[in-house]
Amino acid sequence: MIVHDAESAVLETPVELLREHTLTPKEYMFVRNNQLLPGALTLAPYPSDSWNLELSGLVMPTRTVSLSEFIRLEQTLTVAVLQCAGNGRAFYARSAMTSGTQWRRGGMAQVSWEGVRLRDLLDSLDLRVSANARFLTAEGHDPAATPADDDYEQSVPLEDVLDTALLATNMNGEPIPAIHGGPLRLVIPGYYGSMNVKWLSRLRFEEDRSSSRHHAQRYRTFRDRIEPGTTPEVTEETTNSTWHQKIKSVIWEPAEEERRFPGPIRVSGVAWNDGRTEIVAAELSTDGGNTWCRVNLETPLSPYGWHPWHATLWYEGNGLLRPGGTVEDLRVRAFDAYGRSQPDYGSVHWNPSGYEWYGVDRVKINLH
Ligand SMILES: Nc1nc2c(c(=O)[nH]1)N[C@H]1C(S)=C(S)[C@@H](COP(=O)(O)O)O[C@H]1N2
Ligand SMILES: [Mo]
Repeated sequence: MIVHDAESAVLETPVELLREHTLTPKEYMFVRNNQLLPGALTLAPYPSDSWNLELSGLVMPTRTVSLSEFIRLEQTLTVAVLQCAGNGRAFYARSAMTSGTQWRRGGMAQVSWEGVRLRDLLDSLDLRVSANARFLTAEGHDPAATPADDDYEQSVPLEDVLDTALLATNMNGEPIPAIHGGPLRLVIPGYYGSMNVKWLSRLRFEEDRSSSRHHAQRYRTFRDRIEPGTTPEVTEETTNSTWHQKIKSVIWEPAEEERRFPGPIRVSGVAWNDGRTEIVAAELSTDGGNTWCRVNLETPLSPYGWHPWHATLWYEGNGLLRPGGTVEDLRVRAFDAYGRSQPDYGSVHWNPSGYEWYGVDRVKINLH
């Protein structure tokens, strides 16, 4: 693993490991902690005997649900891509440096989650949510990093997630490892990782969103284009939360600078989005984006999972991947059913914290 911060455990998965597995094993799954829950820096499960989830705010009646109650409710299984909103942040540095962990391609994973859908929880416990509740705010048991700091909590639009959000207790068929938010995690398929609150302790149904710095000031992108290197003020009117994942594709094979010799070169990777619109194609360029050809796109395990894709190029050993092509700059981009794709110049969406990078992926390979 690539260690970005050993103390709080910020770990990135090298693409050489990511590409080996359909479901990312827990040992190779990226980790991101803003704050720490004591005792949770382990892949072992977290003690769950006395774990409770509090439901509060505009819900009638408010109540506490124990983990043993959860396990008796109907369970739903979903495969989803979990991706940090900062994944790919390092690529913004091509125009101007951004602050935060300089993730490249490995701040993401594909795992299966199992738990109780939010809608099923409310229905089976006969809980009614007021029509005034526009936001769902999730709190975890991890305390604020310093007494002066705000606690980590996130809000999402309730209506949008009611049928998809999972109160998850299992990951890849076993209790969620403590480091990944066990024993209970809010999982919102299609949303960026930051919204998937670990060590879930309370869900608030409220008219307004959280005022915590982590929600109101962080994890936001600007609605209008801003000049790389500038830092405009963050307001609710000028920014959006990092909720739905943008359409994205990456090249995992060859990895950057990986050597290739004359003969066939297999090129592969994955493409995914927020799962709300079908991904219909991905294209590869070997000449710096002048011409593109379709790659073979495979079916994902779920709409929220990734589509593996692959292509085979023939490298003659004379410096040309194909007639007229340049040698080492591979690029990939995906398209959804509405024709939406990835910007060739990814920094068109530059923001000071480097969130939501989804520019065309570029990999330089080493031809011998
Ligand atoms: N309670 C809590 N939940 C959290 C965080 C956190 O610091 N505390 N970090 C978030 C961020 S920014 C990401 S990217 C994902 C990372 O999930 P992972 O560590 O399981 O990979 O968890 C999210 N949920
Ligand atoms: Mo994140």
